[in-house]
Amino acid sequence: MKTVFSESQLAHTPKQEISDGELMPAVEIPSRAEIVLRTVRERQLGDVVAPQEFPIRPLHRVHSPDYVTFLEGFWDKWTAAGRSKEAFPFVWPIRSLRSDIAVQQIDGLLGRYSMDAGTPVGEHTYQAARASADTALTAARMILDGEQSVFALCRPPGHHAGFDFFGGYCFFNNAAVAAQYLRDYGLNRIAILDVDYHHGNGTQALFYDRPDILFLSIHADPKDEFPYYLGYADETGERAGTGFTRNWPLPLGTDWEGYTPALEEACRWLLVYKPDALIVSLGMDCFERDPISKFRFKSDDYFRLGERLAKAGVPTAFLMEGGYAVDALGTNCVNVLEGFGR
Ligand code: Q9C
Ligand code: ZN
Repeated sequence: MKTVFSESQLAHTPKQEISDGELMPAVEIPSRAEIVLRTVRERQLGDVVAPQEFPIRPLHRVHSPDYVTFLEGFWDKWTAAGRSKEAFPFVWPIRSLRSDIAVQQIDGLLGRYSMDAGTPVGEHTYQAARASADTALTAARMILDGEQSVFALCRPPGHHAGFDFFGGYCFFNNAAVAAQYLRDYGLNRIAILDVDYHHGNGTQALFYDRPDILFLSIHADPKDEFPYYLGYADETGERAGTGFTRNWPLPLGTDWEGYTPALEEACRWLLVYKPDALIVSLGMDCFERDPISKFRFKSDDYFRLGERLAKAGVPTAFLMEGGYAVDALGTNCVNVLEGFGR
C-alpha cells in the first residue's frame, strides 16, 4: 500500500490547549505524523509519495469560501491586532446572540468560524491544513486511477471540521473533501466509515441529506464524550439522505470485544450499499493508553480492524484522523494497514 505524505503538514505546531480547566500541552502535535511516517518506512508498507497541489476548488465543494478565506488570512489579521501567540476562540454566536452580523473583529471571527476552544490556530495552520487536504485528495485521485488501497497520512485531522467551522483539532474536513472529489470525478456511491474514538460531526453534517455518500461512525457515546452535541443513534439522515447516516455510540471502557458487534453491523451496511469506494476516517484514539480517550483497544486489535475492513472488498482510502498515544501511534496505524494487506 502506498502512503501519501507532505512535510508541510508539520508546520502546524500547537503548543497548548484548554482542557479540564487548565492550559495543557497540546496533544495534536507534529511528532504524531513523524512516528507514523517512520513506522511506515521501517515496516516497508510501500512507497511514500508527496501529494499533488490541488487548486482551491475541491475545498470549496465542501467548505464555504468565506471560511476558507478566513483561515487563509487569519494570521495576518491576528498579528495586525497586536497578537503574537497561537489563537483560541472564546465567544460564540449561540442561540439568543445574532448570527446575521457580519463580524469583522478578529475574536468575533474566531467564534463565528469555530466549534470549540480546544483548537489553537497558529502562523502555519492554514498551510498545513491545505497540505493535509491535498494529501487526502491525492489519495482519492489514486483510487480513481485504479489503486485498490492507499494511506493518506493526514495531519491536522479533519472529521470535526464542518461547512464553515474548525474544531476538535480539525480545519478542513479531509474525508469529506476526498469523498466529494470521488463523486465529482466519476464515482456514484461513496461510503465513509469513521472509526476515530470521537464522533465525526463535521462529516456527518456535511452529507446528512445525501444518499450518494453513506456515513457510518463508531465512537464513544457523546453523552459522555466530545463532541457531546452530535453522534447519537437516532441520527440517521434527513430528506433524500434518510437512512444514509448510521451511528454506533459505545460506552466508555469499550474494548475490542465490545466494539466488534458495531463493526460487524457497519460492515453489513457496507455490503448492502455496495459503494464504489470506501474512505476510512482512521483515528487510533480507541487505544487503551490514549491520553484523552477511554476505550481499551490493544495494539493487536488494530490488525483485526484492518483484516475486517479488507473483507468488504472495496477500493479503500485510509485517512488518518486522531490518536494521541504518540509512542504507539505508528504501530497501531501500520497494524491496520498491514492487516488490510492490499
Ligand atoms: N480534555 C480528534 O481526535 N477535546 N479530535 C478533548 C480533552 C477535543 C479530538 C479535550 C478532542 C478532539 C480528531
Ligand atoms: Zn478522535
